[in-house]
Amino acid sequence: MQPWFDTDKVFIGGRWQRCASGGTLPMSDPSTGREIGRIARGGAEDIDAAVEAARKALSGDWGRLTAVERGRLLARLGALVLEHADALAEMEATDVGKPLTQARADVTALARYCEFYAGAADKVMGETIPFQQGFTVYTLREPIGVTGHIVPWNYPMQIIGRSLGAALAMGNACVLKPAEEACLTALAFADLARMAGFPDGAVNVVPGLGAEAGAALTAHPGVGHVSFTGSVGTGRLVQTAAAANLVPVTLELGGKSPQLVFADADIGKALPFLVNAGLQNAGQTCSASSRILVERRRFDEVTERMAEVYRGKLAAPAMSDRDLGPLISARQKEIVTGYLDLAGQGQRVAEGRVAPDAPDGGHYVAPVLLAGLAPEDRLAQEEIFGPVQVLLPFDDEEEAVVIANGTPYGLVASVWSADGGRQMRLAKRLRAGQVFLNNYGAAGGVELPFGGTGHSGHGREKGFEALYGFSSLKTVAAHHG
Ligand code: TXE
Repeated sequence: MQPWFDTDKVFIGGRWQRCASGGTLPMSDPSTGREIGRIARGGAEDIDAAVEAARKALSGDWGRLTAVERGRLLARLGALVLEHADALAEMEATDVGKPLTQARADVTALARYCEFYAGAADKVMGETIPFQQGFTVYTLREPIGVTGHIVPWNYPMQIIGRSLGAALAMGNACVLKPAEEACLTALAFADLARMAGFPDGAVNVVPGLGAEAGAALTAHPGVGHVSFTGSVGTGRLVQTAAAANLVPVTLELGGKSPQLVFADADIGKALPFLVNAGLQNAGQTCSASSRILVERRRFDEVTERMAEVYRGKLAAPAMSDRDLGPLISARQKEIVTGYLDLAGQGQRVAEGRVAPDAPDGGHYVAPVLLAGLAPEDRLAQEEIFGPVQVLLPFDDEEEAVVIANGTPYGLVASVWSADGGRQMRLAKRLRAGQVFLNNYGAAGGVELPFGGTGHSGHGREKGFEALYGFSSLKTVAAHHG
């Protein structure tokens, strides 16, 4: 895997350059633990330069484009993403450790975000408002200005697509700080934006550490909106830093998302969703379903059927494209195995395997299915961010809702039931930004607004909703007698 660009540079004002300090950070392959290159260690000075370049773009060529022209650039970018699909998928698989097929799906998602927001750019409209005699009143949706984007390592392409796609469609100029663990496709995105013809400064990418480049971006007085996906703790820091500048933030902070399986559900249909929603990307997914709530009458049956699937699951190097790859880092593996140590032997209902020939330096964890826990146990309450799911029984709809809503999170939930009335009741009662009825995730639909409540964050991304989040509404009241 040899990227077509230099990986150890920052991209500012349309140019690849060394970061101000000249420092670099190692880039490693989670499948082997080996260093595969270096990335720039961008810092506050680079963030300053990127914000300045973005500001110039807004008052220059980028700011002068019409919505149609911005849409065309995004369409071109989407086409370039598809043309580079193999290289992008290989980069993401190597950098993140996700199986190649999952990395390919992420390429498609990135292209879809570009396509969706290309088509949406010229369809964001204001309103005319009936008002007093002698007035004409209307609203304009305008770009906010410079937007800051802090992206994690688990789905770089997807999160860049949803976040920058919408911000660019609205006419903002973006500064992106990707995660230090996985920067490659963020850098590729910058270069594809250059090839697509985005004016200098519309897209800027500054890799670096969270506490350095990330903190500098969130605290920068020239940034008008911060979009962050990551942990609850860092989300708090981001919101606090943005508050000092009184700018809005979109926070997407993960969850402990439940699937509710009622006795009247089609278990055969549900089964692959129950498992895959927990194990996709080795469980390192903000919307992973890590709690499976099952009506007691069918609890043993669902447990046994899931256990059987688990026993067949294999964690292996990303490029061998098996069910799961490694975790992103030794630190993440430590977090996950630390959680697993809390489980008693009898609570480990089933386990998958790590491929016997998986390199020793890789960060592999075999998937584990847990049962016999109380809903209040840490394993059933906290985001583990690894290939671990917890089964919990319930006796009736009321108890299912109490358990489902009984964590500080509220990102995604699903209901498996043939009863239409129950589906409608629960869609209202479940505390989540998305509720799925007899499915989970709706194949990631880029069109579907996404975001959480409580510790899962606030603000909405994806779909049209994101365009509103990345815009500023102006009311114009004209008095003409
Ligand atoms: O997250 P961080 P980490 C959760 C998951 C995981 C845990 C830790 O539970 O186990 O977080 O992962 C940047 N100012 N999620 O440590 O620190 C950082 O450089 C500004 C859930 O990787 O939140 C990276 O770009 N930015 C999740 C991004 O924040 C800062 C995805 C995420 O890193 C910063 C990832 C600072 N002070 C982890 N410190 C999801 N919701 O999908 C760090 N960053």
